[in-house]
Amino acid sequence: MTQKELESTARALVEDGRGILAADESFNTIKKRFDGVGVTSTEETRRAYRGLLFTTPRVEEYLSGVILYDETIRQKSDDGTPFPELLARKSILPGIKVDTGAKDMAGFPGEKVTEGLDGLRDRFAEYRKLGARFAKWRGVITIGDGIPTDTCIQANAHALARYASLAQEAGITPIVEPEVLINGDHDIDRCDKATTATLKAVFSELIAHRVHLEGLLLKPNMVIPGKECPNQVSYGAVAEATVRCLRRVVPAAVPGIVFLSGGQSPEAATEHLNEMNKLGPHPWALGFSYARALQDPTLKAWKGEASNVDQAQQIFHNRAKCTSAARYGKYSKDMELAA
Ligand code: 5MM
Repeated sequence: MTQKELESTARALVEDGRGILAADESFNTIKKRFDGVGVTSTEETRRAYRGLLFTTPRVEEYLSGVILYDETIRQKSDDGTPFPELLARKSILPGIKVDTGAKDMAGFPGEKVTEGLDGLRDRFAEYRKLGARFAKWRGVITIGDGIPTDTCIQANAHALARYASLAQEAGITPIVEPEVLINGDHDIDRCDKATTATLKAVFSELIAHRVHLEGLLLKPNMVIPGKECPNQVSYGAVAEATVRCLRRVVPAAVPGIVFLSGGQSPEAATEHLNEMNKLGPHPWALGFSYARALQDPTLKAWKGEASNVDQAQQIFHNRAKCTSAARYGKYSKDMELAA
């Protein structure tokens, strides 16, 4: 695997206005999502739900890749086709989440560090055989009283860089996801400072670990006030703050930045991406790698019932279409009504 191939996978994930569906929820997270719509989380309900998403007719017009979970990459659709193969047939690249979760960081109350480096070289070899072309690792940074600390930022940046270099060694394009959480009552300036510090540390570690910047994608949070902050700001203000922050710290060598939605409503996550793309051209493609902002309305329509699958797929298709339109700055609220 050459650097060129890592680059071409990275570019394919952000080309043609398409983007990434994050369907890599771990068992605890998918249980939480299913609980919200009254569905019991079992291996079969998880398979049925992921199958609904992946077999949505013509969704490949808007999706370039799907991030899978360890269980999902081994599962099959109703007709027995392994999910990675089903996706590849639709020209959707299969990806895999390889971190094993953000755990409490010893000595740093309220902060987390992501685990999963042990044995990762062997896991990459297996995932590659199962069809994975790209991977994802998420580090979590929390804003609160006296946090984030430099030590927590540094620990997560270091782990992200070690993961990214192992991914590239295996011929798998890494998505590097440092998420500054939206939880809390902090204002947009604090999010800006924490995001800037985090991204600076991440790129410094990536460069120190000789990671090939042209062969990766960055998956950051947007620069946004905390959910409980009394001073919420306009879509345009979030877009401007996010683009300013990214322009200062993300090298132009990186081909694409694919945002997480981080608990924003589907409409807000789409409006913000739309406003950012209106501010272009940018040195990198600005796209999406959403989980909740793509899935929430679909999950609510499905509710675990086979009879709801058609309608849930129409809703998913339209949500993907709306999000893709935001890549061109062409999203408008009335597009939501189509489904
Ligand atoms: C931040 O979460 C990622 C993007 O999802 P949102 O767009 O909903 O913010 C997502 O890929 C995330 O990593 C998984 O959904 C949850 O992973 P865990 O490991 O926490 O179950």
